[in-house]
Amino acid sequence: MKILTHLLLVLVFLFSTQAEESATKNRPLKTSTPPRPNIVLIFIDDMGYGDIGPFGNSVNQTPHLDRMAAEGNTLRQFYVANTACTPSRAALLTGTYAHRIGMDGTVTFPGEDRGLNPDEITIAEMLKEAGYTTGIFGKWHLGDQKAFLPLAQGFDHYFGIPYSNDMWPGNARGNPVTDRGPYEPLPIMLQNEAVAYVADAADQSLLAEVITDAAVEFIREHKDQPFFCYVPHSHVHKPRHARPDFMERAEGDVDRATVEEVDDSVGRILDTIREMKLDENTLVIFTSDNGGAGGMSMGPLRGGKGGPKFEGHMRVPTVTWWPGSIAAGIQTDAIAVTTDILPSFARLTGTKVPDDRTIDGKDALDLLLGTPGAKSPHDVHYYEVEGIRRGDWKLVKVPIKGKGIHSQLFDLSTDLGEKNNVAKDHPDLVRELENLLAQHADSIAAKTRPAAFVDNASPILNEPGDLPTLRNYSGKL
Ligand SMILES: [Ca+2]
Repeated sequence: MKILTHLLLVLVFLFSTQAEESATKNRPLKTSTPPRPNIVLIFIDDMGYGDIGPFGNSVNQTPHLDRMAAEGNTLRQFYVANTACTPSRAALLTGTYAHRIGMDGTVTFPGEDRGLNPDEITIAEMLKEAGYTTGIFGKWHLGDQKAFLPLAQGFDHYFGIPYSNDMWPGNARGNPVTDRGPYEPLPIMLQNEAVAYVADAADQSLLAEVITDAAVEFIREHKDQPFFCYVPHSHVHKPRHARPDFMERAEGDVDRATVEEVDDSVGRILDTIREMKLDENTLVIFTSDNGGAGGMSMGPLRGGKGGPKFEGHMRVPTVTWWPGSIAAGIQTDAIAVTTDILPSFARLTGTKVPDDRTIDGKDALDLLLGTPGAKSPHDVHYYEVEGIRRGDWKLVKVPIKGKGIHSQLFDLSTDLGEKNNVAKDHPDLVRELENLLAQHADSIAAKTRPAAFVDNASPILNEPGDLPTLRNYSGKL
């Protein structure tokens, strides 16, 4: 009898262990040791909510993103914290509103004396602390002075451009010089040095490919250690140029061709991760830095790059992928924000969110991983300091020509496209949301940290000199 009882206990133990194992199979985070997965964060420039297959686009062919979504988690209510390149990147990398850290307002320009304060703690610095090797491949745009470049913000490796691809002299093929230009030659940076420059449209067309080459090489070289690979593509920011075969496939539609260049890049990165057998140990996030610029699609949403904070300005196409830890083909509808990424990575890697300063983002890791039933960490969501959403009620401040700024109210549950302003029908709710929004703006203004400034700022390049063009440097075309 005693032996039987013992046997029963052993069996019960075995069964319960098995049950526990199967229940935790997809939840590596419940184990006591942090898994320290690799992290790849792909951040597209100016891509809209409706530009890729998983978000309903049927013109742009995005088979790799389609597969990523079929194997991963599509986040349909994922927001950027700001609507322009520089502030959006500042918020992403610090988990903090750009308004709080002096990086709101305008983007940084070549040779400007302002940059993201080196005292800020970026995702790269946080992950380095946790033993990660860190790399950025693509567009930085948080200050081009040496004190502000990626190596000063926690990145071990940097290849890419220091700011936007339209901050260049333009060229003889009819590409416009921007209204703030003409600028100095646009450098290609390797670590802190210019190693080539973007000479013309053909060089512009290579940017997605050379950035991807560098990211893929980094993944291969660091496959045996935890790595953070940040890929802020300069595509699909204007001026848009794509390689000839992509232009041909897109029947001359350069907007489509640049989106498909991005898809090709995602495919190459995911293929590399599979080939290195890192897929069950790598979290990949794909998203965009602000609403789509002209020629891009916001799908059902109103707005685009810049402007008042309608959904299309700030809700961005977002997919996460991590076979074995993220279930295949799921969709997440709870709200998460780019500022949540830093706190989410902190939990993921067993690191600490900086506690000596205000970090605005909240841990949304369960949403990134598509954990069933996970709730948004945000009871209220703010669109910079010009909009607020509680549940499906959205209030947005809209400047009306000659009439000042007006509050408009929308019910996103029935009016996702924000066409029917119902502010007049809900005056109490409008007042309440306006008050919350004002308190939010005040609370940021009450606790700010400055950007950093340097003396004697100067452009990275005055003349290309002996530097090769990008195509000569890369040996492509
Ligand atoms: Ca942008």
